[in-house]
Amino acid sequence: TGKEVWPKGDEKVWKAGMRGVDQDVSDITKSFVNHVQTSLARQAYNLDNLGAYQAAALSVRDSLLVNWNETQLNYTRKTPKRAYYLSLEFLMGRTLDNALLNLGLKDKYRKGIEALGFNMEDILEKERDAALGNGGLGRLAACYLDSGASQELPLWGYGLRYQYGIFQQLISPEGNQLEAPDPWLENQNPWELPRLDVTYEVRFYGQAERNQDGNGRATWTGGQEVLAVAYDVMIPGYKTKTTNNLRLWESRPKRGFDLNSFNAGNYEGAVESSNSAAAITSVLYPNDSTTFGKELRLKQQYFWTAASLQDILRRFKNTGKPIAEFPDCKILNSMASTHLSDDPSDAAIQLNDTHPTLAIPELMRILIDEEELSWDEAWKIVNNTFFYTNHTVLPEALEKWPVPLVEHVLPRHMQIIYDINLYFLQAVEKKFPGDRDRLARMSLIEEGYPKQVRMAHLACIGSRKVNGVAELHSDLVKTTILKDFVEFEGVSKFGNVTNGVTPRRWLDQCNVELSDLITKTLKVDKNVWLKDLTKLEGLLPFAENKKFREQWAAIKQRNKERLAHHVQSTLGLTVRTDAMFDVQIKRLHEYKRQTLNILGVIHRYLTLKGMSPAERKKSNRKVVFFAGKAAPAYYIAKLTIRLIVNVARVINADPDTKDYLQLYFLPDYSVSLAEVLIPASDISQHISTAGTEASGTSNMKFCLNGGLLLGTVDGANIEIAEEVGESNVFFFGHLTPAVEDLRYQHTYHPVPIEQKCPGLAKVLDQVSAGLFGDGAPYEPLLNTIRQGDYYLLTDDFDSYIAALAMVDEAYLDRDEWIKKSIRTTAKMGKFSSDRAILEYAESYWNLEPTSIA
Ligand code: CR6
Repeated sequence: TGKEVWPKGDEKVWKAGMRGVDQDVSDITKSFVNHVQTSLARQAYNLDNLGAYQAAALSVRDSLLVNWNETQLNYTRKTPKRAYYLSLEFLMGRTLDNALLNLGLKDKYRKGIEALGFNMEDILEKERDAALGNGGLGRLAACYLDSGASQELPLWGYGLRYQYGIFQQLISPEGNQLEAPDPWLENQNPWELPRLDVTYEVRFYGQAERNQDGNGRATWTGGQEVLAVAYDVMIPGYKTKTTNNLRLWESRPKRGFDLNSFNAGNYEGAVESSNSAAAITSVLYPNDSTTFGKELRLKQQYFWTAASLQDILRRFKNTGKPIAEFPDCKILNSMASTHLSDDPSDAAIQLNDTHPTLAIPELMRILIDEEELSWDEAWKIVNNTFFYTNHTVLPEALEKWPVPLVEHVLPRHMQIIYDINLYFLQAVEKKFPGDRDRLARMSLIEEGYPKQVRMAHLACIGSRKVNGVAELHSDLVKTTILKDFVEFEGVSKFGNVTNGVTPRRWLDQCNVELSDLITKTLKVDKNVWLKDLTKLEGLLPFAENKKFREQWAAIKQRNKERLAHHVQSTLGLTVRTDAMFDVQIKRLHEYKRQTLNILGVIHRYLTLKGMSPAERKKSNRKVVFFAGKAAPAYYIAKLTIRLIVNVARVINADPDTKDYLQLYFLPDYSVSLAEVLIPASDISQHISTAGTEASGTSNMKFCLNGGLLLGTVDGANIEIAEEVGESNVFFFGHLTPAVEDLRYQHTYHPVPIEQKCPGLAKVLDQVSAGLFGDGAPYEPLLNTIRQGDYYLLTDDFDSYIAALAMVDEAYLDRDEWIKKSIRTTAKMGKFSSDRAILEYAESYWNLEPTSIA
C-alpha cells in the first residue's frame, strides 16, 4: 500500500487551531489541535491518520464526558429505579462514527478535519473494532445499550474488559481457518475511562463453614482474592443528553505480588499468583452457542457477577431509600422495598443468557451471610430482582457446571445451590406428589458422573420473568426445555421479547445515502423516524413511484460498488457489480447450514457447466459472499470454510462460468465488515434447520437495508415475513413440528441419499471425487450428511434449490424486485431495538425514562 503521506492542512488552522474555518467548527479544530499537542504529544505536521483518529476521538470524548457526567449526576440525585444488563459479551464495533452521529456533530467534524488536511473516511477506518463478543448475543447487547440511552432509560451494562477480544481469522492458502490474537488494546483506547478508584475484592476457592446456630448462614474464608477494577465506556443516546455507562471489569492481583512468597525468595510463586489473577479477564472464550466447561470460564462468570453485584449494592445503599419490608435488614434500604406494590424492587437485573446465573446464589450469599437477612427475605429480593433471557434451545449450548468444580471454586455457592434445590424440590413434590421423574427432570442437579448444575433451571427459578428472543423460540422454551417449569410456576412467568437492532448503526450509519433518501421522502426530520421506526411505513406508496425506485436502485448499486471496492483493496480480488449479491454472514455452525448454501452453489455451478453458452447467457448473474468465524475447536465448521474457499478458487477461475457465478469467502468477519456487506446485499440467507435459530438479528439488518430474505420458517424470519408479507420473502424447508419426526426417520428408517435426494448425492460425489481439490479431507463433513444428517440437509435440499430458482426468477423482473425491496424496508419498524428495550422496560423492569434536561 506504500508509504503514508503526511497530510498538511491549512497552516493557519493548525496554528491558531481555529482561524481560517467557519466559526462553527473552530472549537472542533482547536480541541483537535490541542489533543494532538498535549494528549498525544505529537507534532502538527507529522501526524498520520492513526494519530488524527486518536485526536478526533479524544476531542469527541470530551463532549461525551460532559453529557455522561450530567447523566450520572442526575441519576444519583433523582434515584430512579435502574436496570442492569449483565452480559459476558458486548460486541460494540467502532465508536467514533456512531458517537459523532449521536451527538449530531458529524458534519462539523468533517469540515474541521478536512481543513486540517485529513479525510474523514480514512480516519474512521483507523479505528479498531471493540470485538468483545462472538456473534448475535453480544451484538444484541450493544444494540440494547444504544437503544436504552436513546430512549433515556437508566440502563447500565456490566461486562468484562477482555485483554483480547474475538480472535482474528486468517485463511491459509489451503483454505484453513487460522486464529491470531486480537490485541485490541494495543493502541490506547480513547473510549474507556479507567476508574482505579472503583475496585472490589472477589474470592475464589477456600472453605465455607456453615454456622452452628442453624440460621443457614456460613462463613467463607481463605482461597484466592482478586481485585476487580472498573473501566467505564460511555454510551451516548441518539440526539439526547442521556449518556449511559457500560462498566467493564478488569482482574488484577490484590497486591502486585504475593508478599510472603516474595520475601521468602519464592519469586516464581509470587508472580504466579498475580498471573493467575490477571488471567481471569485476559481473553474472551471464542464459542458461540456451545459451552466449554473450563475452570477459567467459571471464574470469569463469578468474578464478573460478584463485582457487578457489589457495585449495584453500593449504589443502592447510597440512595438512602427507606426500609419498607424488612426492618432488620442491615442494608439501609431493601432491594425489595414494597412501598410501590406494583414495583417490587429498586433494581432490575437482566441476565443475558445463563452466563451470569451465579449472580443468583451470589446475591443470596450477600443477603444472608453479610446482610444477615433470613432465607425467605433474601429469596424474595432475589426473585424480584432478576430476569432471565434464554437465547437458545440447542442442547449443546445449555450450560451445566460439574458439581465438583463448583464445589472447589465456589464452595459457599454450591451449598446455597443445594439449599435452593432442596426448598424448590419440596415445593414441586407438594404440587405433584410422588412424581419422581418430574423431580429428577426439574432438579438443579443432573445426576451422573460427575453431577452437574443446570444453570438454565437455576436462572429460571431465581428470576421474576423468563423470556425468549422471538415468538417461535419463546414458545419452544415453554414447550421443551422449560416445560416442567411452566407447569409448576404458571405460564404468566414466561414471555417473549423479539430481538431488535439499532437503526442508527444499521441504517443511518452504514447506509448514509439510503438514510438521506428516506428522510427526504418521508419529509420528517431524521431524528423522528430513527426513533420511531414504524414511520418507515410512509415509504410504502413510493414503491409505485418510478423515480423513487430508480433512486432506490441506484443507491443499492453504489453500495455494491463500495463493497467491490473494499474487496479489491483488501484482498486484491475483482468482484463484478452487474450481478445479484447473495450474502450469508454469521458464525459458522452446522445448525446455520452454511453447508447447505455451499452445496447449493456447487449445484448451480454444475448446472451452469452443463448448459450451452447460449443457455448460460440467459441465466442470472450472481455473486455469493460468505463470511464468519468458526470456533477454533469446531472441526466440522472449519471444514466448511475450507470447502467454501476451495470451491471459490475453482469457480472463480472457470472461464465457462465465471461471468455468471462468483464466490467469495471474506476473512475476519466483524461488525465493521458487516456495515459494508449488509447495505450491498440483494438477497441474504438465514437457512437454519427449523427450530434451531432462536431469533437471528442480521436478518433484520438486511431487510432494513432493502435486502430480501431467503430463509427457513425459523426464529425472527417468521415475524419478518408477517410484517413484510409472505410474497416479499422466499421461504423453504420443513417446519419445526416435522423436525423431530424426520430425525427419528433418519435414525430408524434411513434411506440412502442417492434415493432420497439424488441432486444432493451428485453434488457430494463431485466433492468426494476431487472437483475442488483432494476430496478426502472433506469426507468427515460429507459424512455428517450421508449418515445421520442431524440438520436435515437431505430433507430440505430440493426445496432450497427450488427457492433459489424463485429468487432468480424474481430478480429478472428488476422493477418488481425493487418494489419488494422498498416494501421490505418500509415494514421493518417492529425490529428496532428501541421497541425491544421499551418492552423490557415496561413489561419486565417497570422502568421509566428519566430525561436529563
Ligand atoms: N448465537 C442465537 O443463536 C440470537 C442471538 C441473540 C444466539 C441467535 O439466534 O439472535 O443469540 N444465542 O438473541 C446464543 O448466543 C446463545 C446467538 O447469538
